[in-house]
Order: sequence, then C-alpha cells, then structure tokens
Amino acid sequence: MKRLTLAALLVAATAAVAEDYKPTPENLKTREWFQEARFGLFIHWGVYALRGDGEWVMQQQRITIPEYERDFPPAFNPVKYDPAAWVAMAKAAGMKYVTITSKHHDGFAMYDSKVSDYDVVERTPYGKDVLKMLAEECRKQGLKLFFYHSQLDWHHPDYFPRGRTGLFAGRAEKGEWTRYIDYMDTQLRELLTGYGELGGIWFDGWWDKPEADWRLEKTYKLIHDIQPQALIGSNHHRKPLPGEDFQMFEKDLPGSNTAGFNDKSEIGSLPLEMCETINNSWGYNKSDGSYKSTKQIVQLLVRAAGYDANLLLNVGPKPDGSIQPEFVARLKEVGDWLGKNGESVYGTRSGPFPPRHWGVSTRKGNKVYVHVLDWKDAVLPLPRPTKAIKSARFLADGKPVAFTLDKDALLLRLDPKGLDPIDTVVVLETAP
Ligand code: FHN
Repeated sequence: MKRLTLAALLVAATAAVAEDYKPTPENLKTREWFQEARFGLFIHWGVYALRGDGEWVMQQQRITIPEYERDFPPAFNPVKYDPAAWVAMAKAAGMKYVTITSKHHDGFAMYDSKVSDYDVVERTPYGKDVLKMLAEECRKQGLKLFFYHSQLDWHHPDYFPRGRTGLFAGRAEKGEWTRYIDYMDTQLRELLTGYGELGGIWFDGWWDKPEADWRLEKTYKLIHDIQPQALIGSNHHRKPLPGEDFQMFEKDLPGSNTAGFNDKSEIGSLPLEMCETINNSWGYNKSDGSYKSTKQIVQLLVRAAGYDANLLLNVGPKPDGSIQPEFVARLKEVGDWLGKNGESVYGTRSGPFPPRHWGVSTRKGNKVYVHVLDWKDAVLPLPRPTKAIKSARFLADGKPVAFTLDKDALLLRLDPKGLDPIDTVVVLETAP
C-alpha cells in the first residue's frame, strides 16, 4: 500500500471533517442574519485598560504574572460602566451586534468564571459580572452578542509548550497542554450556558501556535451542541477551518493585505467580516489620537459591504467604564448617515460592479446601489450590467440620474459639483 506522508494524512483528515460538518438550520439562519446586519461594535475591554497602553501591555512592557496580578485587577473599578449606554450607543450608530472580549491574551476573564478565580468578579473591587450586565442590555435592546475569546493565554500555567508570545510572564517551563484546552472548553461552556442566546464565538490567538493540536473539532462541536445557532469564527488569518461559520479579516478588506495580517488569508465561502479600529488601538490607549474621520469610517463600512463583508468597528473603553468622546461622536455621525442611507447597506450583498478605487456597488432585490466614493468627473464609466436598467436616481433626493448604455459600458452622468464627499449613492432599478 502506498505510504501517506504526515502532511497528506493531515490534509485528508481535515477534508473529512470539512465534509462532516453540516451547519444546522438555526446556524444557517444566523449566518443569513449576520450578512444582513453588516455593522457591529467590537469592544476590547479588560484590566489592561488601566495602563492606557493597549491590550498587549503585559507582553510589551514585559510584566510578569505576579506583577500583573498585583497591579491590575485590584485597581480595576469601572464605576462609570453603563452597559445600557454602551448598547444604546451601538444602536444609535446603526450597529446590529456587539462582540466583546470575554478573555483576551492576558488570560483575565471579564465574567464570573467558576473554573478560575482570575476574573472580574473575584479579583477586582468592582466585583460584578460585566458581561452578564452587557448580555442583559443587548437582550433588552435587541442586539446580538458575540464573545471574543482568546485561545492564546499569557497567564495559564498549562499553556505549554509556549507559542510565539507570552514568554516574559515568568511561568515555569512546564505544563500540560490538554489541561489547558480542557480549561478553555470549560470557560466556553460557562459562556455558552450563562449568558443567554449568543450570536457566536469570535476566537483569536490560534496564530500563536499554529502547529499545536488545538482540538478544534471537539471545541467547535461543544459550541454547536450547546448553542446550535451560534456562529464560530476564528481570527487565524487563514482560509476557514472545518466547523467555522464565518470568516474575519483583520484591518483589511477581504483579499487585501496592507496591514500584514492577511498574507495567508484565502477568501472562503462563508459570510465575511472585517474588523477595524477607530484610532490605531484595540484596547484603550490614552496616547493614540489618530482617529479616523467619520467619512473614513462610513466609506470603510460601504466598501466592506461592496466586498460582501460586515464591518466590526472597535472601541476600547477606559478603565472607569466610559467610552472616549471621540469614539462616541464618530459613532453617532455614522448612525446619522445610516439613518438616511441604510437601505444601500443593510440586507445587501456585493453588487454587479467590482469594487474599484471610485467606489463599490451593493444590491438588494432588483436594486443596485452604486456608491460613488472617490470620483471627480462628469461621467462614471461602469461595465455594462447584464440586466436591463429601468431607472436611475440619487438615493439622497430621488432625482433622476442620466445614463447611457453602449455595447460594453454603462455611463453614469454626474454633476461633479453635486457629488457628496462621503458617498453619492445612485440607485439603479433593474429588470428582475
Ligand atoms: O492580538 C490580537 C489583538 O490584540 C486584537 O485582539 C486583534 C483584533 O483583531 N487580534 C489579535 C491580533 O491578530
């Protein structure tokens, strides 16, 4: 018999699992909802916020576990935390879901974990389960909730052999990997059984040890068994693995790699999401004032939709629980824009005109939305669509847009002076 190499065996095993995984009807329904939703709020919040230097402070400032345990949780007292206001802010921004860190790489659980006392209830003076409070508000205000859960852990002794990071935490050079995975599964079970119906689990950190046996099949099954409707995504920066339900792209539109995370990210066939920061930091960073403008954020959201992807836009709340006014103001303005132009984003799929520098297109039913984002001339040439065009008008005021069709092009006639600097949306009504 032909001898198979280890690599070939791995490929064969992966393919077998891929064929085995059949998403349940509930899961497919959430996927559909997810694609309709198009816009979510990402929240990176943990005890690291105290230092105001991002969520990687433990690693970057080479803080050991005893020092971190001594200086961070005991000082975390977010007396201004107002989950009702957070969710209302997301809603007013036009967001349909919230994805919050249940545990980041520092290993600190932001909820009442029973399998560890390294959590917000047992180690901080605040003493309340901030995720439970948020889950309650999301339920009340009708937003879905996802948990970001870090597979990578800089605190747990059994996260061993170590990966690429977490090498300065001062842990003994020993540990039992399967015990760590069991611990992670137990924490996931807690999150899946104590916080109501979830939108899904957003994993991160696999990339720290791509060669490890993460026992994904078992973990993914656990999630799908407990909450069949919950979507699983993993920020491993690769093509989706078996058992996953959506695919995310960090700081880049699908297919691009300007930020360096996506050199191996092949686009798969699952619903897509792009995540991005408002300034340049995920966790609260007091010295990062490089805020994107409202125009940049709206254009990113629209471009993402043109690539058939959601935008998951991040805020890093302060240690006192408040959210920086710079974030709040921008989110409100994006919400105002969506209030007027939302029909060209929500519930749409990527349109017939491929995304280009000038802009993107989205579609819904017999409507195509041409989003003119960066164009200065009186004629915008587009590839001739296959369907007949019944009418063309501006979304903003309903006025008709003149157009001509030639053999292989559609020419939209625009008044360069009348173009909206953020997005001029032209609605084409097509034959069914
Ligand atoms: O290391 C994390 C980082 O802190 C942040 O959570 C982002 C969000 O996409 N993901 C990781 C880097 O890939």
